[in-house]
Amino acid sequence: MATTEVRGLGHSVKRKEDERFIRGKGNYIDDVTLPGMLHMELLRSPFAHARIVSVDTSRAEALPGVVAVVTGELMAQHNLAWMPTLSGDTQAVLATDKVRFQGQEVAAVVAESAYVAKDALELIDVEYEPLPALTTPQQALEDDAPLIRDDKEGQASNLIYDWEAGDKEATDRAFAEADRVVELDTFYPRCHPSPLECCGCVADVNPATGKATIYMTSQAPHAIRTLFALVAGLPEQNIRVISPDIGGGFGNKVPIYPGYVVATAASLLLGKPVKWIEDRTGNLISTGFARDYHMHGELAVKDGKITGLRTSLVADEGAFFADAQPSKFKIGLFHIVTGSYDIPAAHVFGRGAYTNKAPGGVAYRCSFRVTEASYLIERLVDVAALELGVDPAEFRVQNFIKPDQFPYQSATGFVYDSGDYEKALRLALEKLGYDELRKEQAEAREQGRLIGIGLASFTEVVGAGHGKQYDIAGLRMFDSAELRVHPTGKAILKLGVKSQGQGHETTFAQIVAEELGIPYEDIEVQEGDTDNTPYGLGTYASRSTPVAGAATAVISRKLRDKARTIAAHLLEASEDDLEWDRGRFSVKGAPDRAKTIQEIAFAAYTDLPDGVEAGLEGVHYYDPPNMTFPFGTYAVVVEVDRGTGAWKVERMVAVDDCGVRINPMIVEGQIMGGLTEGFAIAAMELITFDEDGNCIGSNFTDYLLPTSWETPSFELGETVTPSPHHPIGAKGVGESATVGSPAAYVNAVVDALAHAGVRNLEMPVTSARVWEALQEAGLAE
Ligand code: MCN
Ligand code: CUM
Repeated sequence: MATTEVRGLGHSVKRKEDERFIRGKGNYIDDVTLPGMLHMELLRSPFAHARIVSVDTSRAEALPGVVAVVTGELMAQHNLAWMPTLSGDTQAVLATDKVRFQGQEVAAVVAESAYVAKDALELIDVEYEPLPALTTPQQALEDDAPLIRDDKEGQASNLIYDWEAGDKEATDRAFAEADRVVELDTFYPRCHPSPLECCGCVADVNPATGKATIYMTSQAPHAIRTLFALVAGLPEQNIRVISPDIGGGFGNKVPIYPGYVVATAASLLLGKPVKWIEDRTGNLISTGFARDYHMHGELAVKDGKITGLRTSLVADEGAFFADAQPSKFKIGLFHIVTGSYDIPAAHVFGRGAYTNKAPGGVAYRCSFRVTEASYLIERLVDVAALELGVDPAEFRVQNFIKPDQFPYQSATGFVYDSGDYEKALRLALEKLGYDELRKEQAEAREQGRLIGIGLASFTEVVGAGHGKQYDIAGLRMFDSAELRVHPTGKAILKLGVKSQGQGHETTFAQIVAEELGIPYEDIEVQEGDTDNTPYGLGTYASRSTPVAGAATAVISRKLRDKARTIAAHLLEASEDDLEWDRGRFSVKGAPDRAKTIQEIAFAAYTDLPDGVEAGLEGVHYYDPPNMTFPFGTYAVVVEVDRGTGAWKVERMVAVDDCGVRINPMIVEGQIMGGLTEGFAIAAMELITFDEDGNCIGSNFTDYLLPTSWETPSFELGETVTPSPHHPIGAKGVGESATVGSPAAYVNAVVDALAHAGVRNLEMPVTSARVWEALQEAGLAE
């Protein structure tokens, strides 16, 4: 480990970026103001499914201050009425034939101010012919269901795909031989990332140079630029995407949204910058939702061991298949569903259907449906323990993959890099005082009080690529780091990923500090400008540390190798005689004969050995050999009120293992944020639809986000099992707590009622739902 002076790995330094954030000096998309800039607002469909008969824009165009009204018809003239999605489908930019979900983009007004543009929306006269709305995939997959995607040639039903993984025969055999089969039907409801800052962009197409500069809230600016070039037919070097400070993304800012495309087209046509800032309702009803997953899972158990796992899934994809996920995997990485358990046979089958709901699924701290998978297995394991009458902690330990089994080949095709699941579980139990708590629980029950203890021992798969197997819209998932050490020994690190609040400016500087011995405050980290950073696939799936973090370590080491050559020259010694320590090379046995990295950097520009290139700079593109598999155990204690069904979290212990931690404080921040989101998903967040497809949950009085009042307090613990294939042993952590914790909360509430036969409660576990369960179980008071 590096010394405290340079603040390398393991130091909880404060986040560099917070200096500007807490002073209100951040530069978010709405802070971008350009000369002559116009403002755009989107007209959205009030219907979930309707044919468009006519669109009359004349009244809107006549409103003073309105510059242009853009319709689907106009976009079609430029071949831009439809765009490709990240899952290889097509999506309407502005509707031409039909609207297919409530909130779909129908037209746009460009005006001198956002207020005028908004007023003008009401003056656009659209005649709709309403059609029946399909709001569940089950409805959509019925034989006589109306066809949602009649725009697609050869699309005869609402089925999008069937997909499977694992060995069906071996799994069927395991079930035939089992002495017990446990089943669970459950629904992971639709929920929404809800970053503080909604989506938006400022598109600035310069009519003189043809250069299109697009400032946008994107988690993946390089990929977006390439897709823009391909879709709009603009030369790629003429497109510059700049993602400034981003006020949270959580997956919401991975896809391409119609607003970006229309604003860019409008700027191109009008020759002026056009700003589009999405409002909260627009964000909630139209942009990348998450989950909406119907799951059936079965475990085969023999002699207390899980011998098989079978799942059957139905995804509600909305009107366009726009999941942001690797293209070879139609149901994302759901096949991590075997989780932390050594299950010899598994088979996963999933299908996806179009419905009249907003598209763009998967997002929200998910790692491509790993969240749903983790929920299902951790609920199933609990149901199995209840059915078998064994302790859920011991049942987990019995079935865990053991430390000596790593690297572990899962039945569905992953190779887990490293893990010690029992250690994390035992630590959580110890912190909780588990055995004592079980006694208290029994005593409380005697007194008529309902206490529940819930566990979840999740395993995630994060850090996509490698590029051979994983891609986004064909682009291989590698990532990059360019490091420039300047003559005075100060450095700039440029990355292909893009922070939305994760603290990259701090942690990536710490990696360089560790590897090169330059103090972390002397290293500036830059991201998000495609003209000035090396190509990368962006920040999602907790991939920045596993991929760009590895690239940063590798390029630092390459520069250190060059520094050694220069140091040998300066010290008139052989390279082999040099020792590296704390940012300096010294001659073995003569520690006073030394050159610091700063002196060497200066020499790289002033005093080089013959034949050595000037400068101390380089770029590295890292294609990881494998994913990383962070894990942990979360333990929750709740008390359920028998009079109301309300439940309260009394304790929440979270033990995480993400390998080597770069900045423990930032890691803990990531975990606490995720535990809060997990709690919100388990307890309160729900976007639902009435039978006509009207979205319920389109604002923050209906869609409930937790405040500090509702949020439990968390007790954190850690174990460290380094990733063997990552240069600094780190695994991703940015999604773990959101992925792992919902099952722990639900398991706890179910556990409180389990003695009366309750086996399942659906999320969000509202007090109304618990009250109903209490009544059915005869526990209500
Ligand atoms: N880190 C560390 N040591 C590790 C692992 C991570 O110090 N062993 C640090 C990293 O260096 C980084 C942070 O923790 O500063 C998160 O790292 P990582 O796990 O690599 O995840 P990403 O940076 O790729 O972030 C993506 C992840 C995802 S997919 C979502 S969704 C999410 C999340 O991060 N969205 C967030 N956390 C968020 N946090 C904020 N504030 N805002 C969001 O939108
Ligand atoms: Cu899937 S939410 Mo994150 O991976 O940006």
